[in-house]
Amino acid sequence: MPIAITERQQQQFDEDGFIIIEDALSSDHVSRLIEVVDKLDVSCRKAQEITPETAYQIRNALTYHDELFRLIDYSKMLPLVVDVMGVNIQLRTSHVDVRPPMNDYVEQELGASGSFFPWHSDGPDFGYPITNGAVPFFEVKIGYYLTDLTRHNSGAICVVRGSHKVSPKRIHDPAYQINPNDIVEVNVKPGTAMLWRTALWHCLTPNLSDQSRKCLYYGYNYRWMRPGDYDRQNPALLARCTPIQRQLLAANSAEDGVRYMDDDPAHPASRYWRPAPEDIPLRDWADEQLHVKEESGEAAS
Ligand SMILES: O=C(O)CCC(=O)C(=O)O
Repeated sequence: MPIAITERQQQQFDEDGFIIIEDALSSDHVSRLIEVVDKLDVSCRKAQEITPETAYQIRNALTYHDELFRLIDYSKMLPLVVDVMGVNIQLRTSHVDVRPPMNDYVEQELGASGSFFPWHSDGPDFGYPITNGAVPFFEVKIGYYLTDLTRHNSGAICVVRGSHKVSPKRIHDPAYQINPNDIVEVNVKPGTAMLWRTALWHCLTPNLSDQSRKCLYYGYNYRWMRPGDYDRQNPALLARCTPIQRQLLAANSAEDGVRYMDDDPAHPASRYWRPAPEDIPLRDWADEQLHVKEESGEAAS
């Protein structure tokens, strides 16, 4: 039984590869996050030596500010992530994306190879394996959109509905035409979140609005995979995490990260592969959420 996802949302997630959640963040929450991003903007541009017109990303963003850290297990979205992926998960990536207005933009075909932001699906160097013509379900991202993206060409992400079922090798194959009816420009208001399969083909519209587009992404994969933008998080950060946060930051509950099956030193097993209950506190948390749901009679309705 799911904790929070509706049947309709699950169906859309399976078929289209994404769902949109309006008002995932309150306007106060959005303001706080914009304040954080704006502060980081100054230091980031200085550190990266980039001009105010340049778009940039900050990876492992959760380490830059508590507001960004707190989104790793944000109570409105974590239940949806667990519903679609299960409990043996971790954070693969967290990033801030800022894209200022593109004043000198020269028109390009949306997502064309060699354009400012070509169609792609996410994956490590050398790509994810392709199985039966598609990338297996390895990860999701939550996009949190902080600025107004309701207008065409305001820097919004575009996704190709259902493209998680097609090999990314075909993206720039001239023999393969993306059906324009399948392209969804995610024109959303501030505070909207999108939960999406990162195997979806995606690109960006140019930002021809008069304000910088600011958004955040939190990517989750399975604990038996590796994180993407960190190996181990800083011990001082892990020391102040809740058990669930530690799980999400790919930490184990034992220093050596190994269990000894049947207490036999000849049978070590990685806690990513064979987690002990304390390695995945999300499991008890999910049970508790379901219990509350049952008690409230919601499950029956
Ligand atoms: O929205 C963006 O700026 C980038 C989205 C993207 O390509 C990604 O998260 O993989």
